[in-house]
Amino acid sequence: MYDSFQVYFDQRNNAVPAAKYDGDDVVYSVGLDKAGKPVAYLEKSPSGRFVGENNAMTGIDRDVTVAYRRTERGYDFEVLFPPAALPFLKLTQGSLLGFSVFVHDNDGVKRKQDLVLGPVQMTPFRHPWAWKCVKLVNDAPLARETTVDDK
Ligand SMILES: [Ca+2]
Ligand SMILES: [Ca+2]
Repeated sequence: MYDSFQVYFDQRNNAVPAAKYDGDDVVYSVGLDKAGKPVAYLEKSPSGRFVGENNAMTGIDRDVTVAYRRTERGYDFEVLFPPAALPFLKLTQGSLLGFSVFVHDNDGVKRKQDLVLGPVQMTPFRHPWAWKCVKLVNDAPLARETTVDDK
């Protein structure tokens, strides 16, 4: 896969130091397929979730919507994860989850640079305890409180 990014969810925010993945951890790789169509590939499924005609634990997840758009300076991806893709995540105010992103810049030969949300020199791969903690909120008060008119 060329340019792509991986998204990591520890839905119960229960990873402890040195722990490997558990049943609620989910990993997706998002990018373009060989035909240039944006797709989300399920790399590590949560317990009880299967994708594709063969009910596999890994593969392209058609329930996850991925949009791709070329821009003047590159491209944008947008991904919509439906609740079915994250069945252990409580979609309520104050809910906590572990989260990470790993961006791969690969123009064909190999990854030439990357961007990781996490500790230096450590990828999110099999390190759920190193992912960041995210808190769900019902609105975005910080964004509303800051406007261009603020002095
Ligand atoms: Ca977990
Ligand atoms: Ca690139």
